[in-house]
Amino acid sequence: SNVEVARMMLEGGARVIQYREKDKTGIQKYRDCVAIRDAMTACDAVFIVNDDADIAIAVDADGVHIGQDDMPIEAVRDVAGDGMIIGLSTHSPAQAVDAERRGADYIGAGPLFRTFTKKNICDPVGLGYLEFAVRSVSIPVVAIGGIKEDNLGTVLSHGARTICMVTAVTSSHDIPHTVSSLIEVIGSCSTNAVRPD
Ligand code: 3NM
Repeated sequence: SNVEVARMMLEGGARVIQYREKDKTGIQKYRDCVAIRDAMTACDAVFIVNDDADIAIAVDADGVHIGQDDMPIEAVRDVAGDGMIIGLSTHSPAQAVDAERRGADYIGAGPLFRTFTKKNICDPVGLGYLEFAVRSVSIPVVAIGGIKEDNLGTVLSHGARTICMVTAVTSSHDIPHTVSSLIEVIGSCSTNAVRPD
């Protein structure tokens, strides 16, 4: 279940988890989020809810994540307040700059590679976009989309330090082990970051 997967991610050392669920009802999502919230509070980890600002507020999540076609970030900020982390998916340099200007606390930058997790998504944006975003905005840039163990080094070498992985983690037969070894790879690359000019 979503809750079991979240617990295993925490066991492996993940300290930020986003709840992303497209197929459940509101009550099912709310119940999942209450349980994940409790598990994450015990680990002092950051909990972000995708799409549903109302659920994020109701369960006292740390943040909400929205996409380009969702409610405008200013409206989400009005509802969620200054204390809520708001993340925005971006797919182009203009969107990255615009997201920061409009008050996003972090951006997603992707999809870097082909992904089958998200429907109706644009073609891969390429690593050049990631590098642009890392250099051009001062908020955290979360690299996303088709990132797996075998291309993680490439993503890190283009400046990413905050990585979002879905399939690479959820398809693992040993989620805690997979998460902890991915964290080790990310940590070992920290001296090679592409720094903003
Ligand atoms: N958003 P996986 S790519 C949810 O580019 C999502 O905005 C993306 O899953 C974006 O690691 C993506 O399985 C899917 O490719 C990421």
